[in-house]
Amino acid sequence: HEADAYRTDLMTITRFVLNEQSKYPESRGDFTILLSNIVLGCKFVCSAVNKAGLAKLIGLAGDTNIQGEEQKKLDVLSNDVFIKALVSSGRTSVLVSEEDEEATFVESSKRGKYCVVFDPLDGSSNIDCGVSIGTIFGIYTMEHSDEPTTKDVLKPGNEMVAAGYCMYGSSCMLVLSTGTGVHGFTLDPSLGEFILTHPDIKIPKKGNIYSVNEGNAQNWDGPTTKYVERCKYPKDGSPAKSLRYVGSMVADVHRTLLYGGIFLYPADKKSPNGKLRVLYEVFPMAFLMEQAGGQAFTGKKRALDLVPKKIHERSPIFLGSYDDVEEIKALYAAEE
Ligand code: AHM
Ligand code: MG
Repeated sequence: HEADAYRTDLMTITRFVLNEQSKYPESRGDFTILLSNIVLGCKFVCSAVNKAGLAKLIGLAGDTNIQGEEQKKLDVLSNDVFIKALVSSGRTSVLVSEEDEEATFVESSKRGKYCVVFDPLDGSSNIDCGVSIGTIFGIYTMEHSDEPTTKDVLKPGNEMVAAGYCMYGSSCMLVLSTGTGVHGFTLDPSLGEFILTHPDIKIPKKGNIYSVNEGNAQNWDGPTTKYVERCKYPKDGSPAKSLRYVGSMVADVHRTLLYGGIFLYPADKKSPNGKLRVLYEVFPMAFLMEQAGGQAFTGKKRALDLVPKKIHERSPIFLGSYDDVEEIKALYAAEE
């Protein structure tokens, strides 16, 4: 009967996306094929991350990436897997990865209508100690099918058709939006399938957690300083917020999405554009936040309205619960 130990009707991510796509008569399954290749990449990285300590996969690959940071072996491996999976899907034309200085243009025989921007393994400082890390991705469609260029991805985030992340944490979770809400899938390792476990995620309207690298406080601007001060010493009699900071954007944003609150990587004197990259960190997370009923703000405007000029451009970012982001927006507005 109903209380069976086994659920027999499993909503896998593929089935979920097929259902969604069937609402569009023109859809020919291209998106489903693209997504299943992204899912394959995530499963590979998940298994590699889980084995990392044992397999001695951790360690330097003897290369530095374009931001001059040390590139760990797992980063390289994850990047290779995603690039190959995306190219072989036959559904992509332009790929932008955090790990590659230049965009990848897919050869004409394998081209398709999608462009994918991604950070194959984000949270590099947490790799060696086994703390949660993740993959972040955003998907655009090509406007015209002649020679692909970086113009195909240098578009505002609100033109993305889908975005998501996969978190390699205490369980492996893939969170996805195709513009119809945010849905969370958990990897069942025995099946090797992502199963819908968190349908239609909505972020609480207001939260009681803030998430920021406070070690940078001496270099912050006025509004950020004031905001964090208010989190600790609220003036309106409300309780102080708790501080949580993993240092992996995926983990910090995931917690913010489920529990509410705010995640910030502001500008500071040393990094006037903040640290996080517009195309494959800020945009996908901003897309998910808005889809979940939250907001994402750059300190100047709605994050999804940014138009990047370079593929590895950075931007300050404040995202999370609607009311909490509203507060930081008011502080920046008062500055002007
Ligand atoms: P990475 O691409 O080198 O992993 O850097 C991105 C990460 C994000 O996951 C995280 O939000 C941020 O860097 C943390 O930065 P910091 O260590 O400066 O607080
Ligand atoms: Mg990154």
